[in-house]
Amino acid sequence: MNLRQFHQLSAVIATVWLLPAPLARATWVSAESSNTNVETRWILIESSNILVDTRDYVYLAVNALHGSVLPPERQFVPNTTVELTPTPDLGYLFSKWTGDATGNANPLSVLMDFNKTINAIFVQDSRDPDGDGLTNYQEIVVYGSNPALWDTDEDGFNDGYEVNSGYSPTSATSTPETSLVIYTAVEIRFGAALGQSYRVESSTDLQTWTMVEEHIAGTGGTVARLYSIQEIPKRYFRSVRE
Ligand SMILES: [Ca+2]
Ligand SMILES: [Ca+2]
Ligand SMILES: [Ca+2]
Repeated sequence: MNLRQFHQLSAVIATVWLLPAPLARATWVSAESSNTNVETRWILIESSNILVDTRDYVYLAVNALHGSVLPPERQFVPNTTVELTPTPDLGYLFSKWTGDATGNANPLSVLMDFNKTINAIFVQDSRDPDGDGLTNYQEIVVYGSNPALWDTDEDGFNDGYEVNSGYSPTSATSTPETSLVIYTAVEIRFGAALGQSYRVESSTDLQTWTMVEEHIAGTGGTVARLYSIQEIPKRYFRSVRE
C-alpha cells in the first residue's frame, strides 16, 4: 500500500467513525504527490461528507522587506498566472524582482508552473522633491519631517540645514537662529602696484603652494585680505604677481 492508498483508506475509516457525530469538523491531510514539484492536500472531511481534492498545488513564497506584495494568495493550481503588484513602505521605492523572477515589471506576471520564491526588492527613496537637502527616506523614516515642505517647522531654516546643524526640523523652538560661532582669521596685507593683479597662495610646508585667491587688482598701495583659519589653522601665505 502506498501513501495515497493509505490515506484513502484512512479517509473511509474516518467517514464511518464520523457519521453519528452531530458537529461539523474538517481536516486537511497532506500526502505525497505524483509530481515531486508540488504538494498535494487532498482530503477534506466535513461532517458526514467527504470532499476529495485531488488537484496538485504549487506554492509561491514572497519576500518583501520594506514593502508588501499583492495579491496575498500563495497557493495556486499549476499553470495559473498571477499578477504581483509591489507596494513600498513610506520612504521606500520598489526597485526590482529577484529569485524566480527578474526585472522591474510592475505589475509582474508570473506563471505558477512550479513552486517559486520571489523577492521584491525595495530601496530607500533618495529623491528630494522639496530641495531641502534631505531625501524622502530621511524625512519620512529618520527625521519625521515633511518631504513636501522645505521648512517643516516654519522657523526660517530648511530641514536639511537644521539636521546638519544639530537642530530639530520639526520644532520651531529648536532653531539655528540661536547659534553663534566665532572663528579666528588671519589678515594678509601686501603692496600691490597699480595696474597689476596678484594672487595669494598658501602652504603648510613651504614646498607645495595652493591658490587661495586670484585676480586681486593692485591699487598702488596696500591690499588687505582676511582668510579664515578654521579649516587649516597653521599655514604660510605669500602674494604673487600674476
Ligand atoms: Ca527633502
Ligand atoms: Ca522637507
Ligand atoms: Ca525649519
